[in-house]
Amino acid sequence: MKRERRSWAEPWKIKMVEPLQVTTREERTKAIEEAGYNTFLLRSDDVYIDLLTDSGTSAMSDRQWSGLMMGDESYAGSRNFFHLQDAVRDVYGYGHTIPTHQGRAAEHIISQLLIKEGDVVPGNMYFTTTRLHQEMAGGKFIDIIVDEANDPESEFPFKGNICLEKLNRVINEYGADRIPYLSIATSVNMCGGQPISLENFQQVAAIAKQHGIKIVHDMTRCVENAYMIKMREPGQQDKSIVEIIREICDLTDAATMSSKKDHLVNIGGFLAVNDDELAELARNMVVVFEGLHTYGGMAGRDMEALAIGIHECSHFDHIAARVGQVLYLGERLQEFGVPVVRPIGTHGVFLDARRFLAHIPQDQFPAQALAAELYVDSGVRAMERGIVSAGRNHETGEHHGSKLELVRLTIPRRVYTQAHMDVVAESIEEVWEMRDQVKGLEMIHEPKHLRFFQARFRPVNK
Ligand code: P61
Repeated sequence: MKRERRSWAEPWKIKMVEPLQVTTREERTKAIEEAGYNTFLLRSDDVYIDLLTDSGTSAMSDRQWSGLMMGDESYAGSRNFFHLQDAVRDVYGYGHTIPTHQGRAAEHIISQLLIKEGDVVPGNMYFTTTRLHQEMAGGKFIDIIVDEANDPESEFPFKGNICLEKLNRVINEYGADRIPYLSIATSVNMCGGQPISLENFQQVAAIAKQHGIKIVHDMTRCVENAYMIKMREPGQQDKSIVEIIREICDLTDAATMSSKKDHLVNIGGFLAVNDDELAELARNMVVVFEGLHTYGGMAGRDMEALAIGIHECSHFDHIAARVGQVLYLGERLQEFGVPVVRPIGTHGVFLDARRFLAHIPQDQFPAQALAAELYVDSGVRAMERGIVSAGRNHETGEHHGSKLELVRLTIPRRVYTQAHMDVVAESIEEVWEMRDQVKGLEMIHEPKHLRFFQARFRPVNK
């Protein structure tokens, strides 16, 4: 009999394994209490399947590990830096690469160089570290993403798109002089790993050019976005992933990169720019905060593994399997009727805590409570992406507020199997069945910056 549909599998096999610990429910109940109901404060030894983040958690290939052995640890002019610079030029096209220890260091440098007090920075939904660095440089972030991004049930295929009307409104209201750049992310993290279309990016770039406004691209998950463009956007099917990436990057002036995601390494990042003068300023600043401009915060060996990862991650088979695994988990959860952000994004499945725990008001942090409950059920670690993550407005001190109240199940690359995804799905189904018993939380410790990392909570009425 001829099968209509043939299964696919990951384009690799496993060479080395890391044993996992399974804890008891009692142990987990104690661990989450000690962690102040914040999954960031758990010890990883107490975690079974770790879906906190896809950042720095990927498995490197045998080729990348070999790259580590070829580290040139010279203080200046390491050959690995030139490999990195060449890889960035080949895949992304930017002329200058300034290495940093990770993404937020690149955000710091570009924000300090381009933003001045009183400026506004429009973008397609905030990211925590990106917005903070923009604010610390004296700017105000303005969200100009399409409305669909804030609706978990909307099936719009490009929820990372910029709303052109909102963009034009901001330019009219503030004037181009007060807009140092547009901050545009590919595969928008906070709304569910949602892609921006090439067409929308081109339209935005045309408007920016007309007003002389720069575009700074957060390309942390650009490969994933390029894959979505190839799969979903009419007319893009025949292009390679790298061709699509290059078309996107050619529309922009600079890019910040956290290589801990797409690039399949455990640490690293960079700032990439085309303009010679801006590159010179950035190279001068990186020596103050990170290290010499040919290593940033990285060891030579890390730059070599990164250069190899840049090529590996842009292969179609890799990216199709990576996003395919995320989709698999999302589809399983939908079979159980669990409310998730639709369409399923590229780096994780996002539970809609507003609908999941409809009896808990947002000021009792339903997504935080859901992530804690899931951990207690099975040792699966997820992350809150709602009102806690959104933080407070710097000027008014009020909660920023967040229309989205999500729990992110983030899938590390090349780390877990389909069986792990099944265990995760079944645990979430179990929590879904007993959702009425989950209680809200109150915050008992709130750090000033990026509070979600270190905040502590306790259950209400306890
Ligand atoms: C993550 F809870 N992301 O998703 P760095 N831009 C983008 C990112 O996703 C990103 C950075 C810049 C992380 C780690 C993390 O609120 C959080 O290399 C789109 O982490 O400095 C990082 O890159 C920053 C988790 C960061 C968070 C901030 O899990």
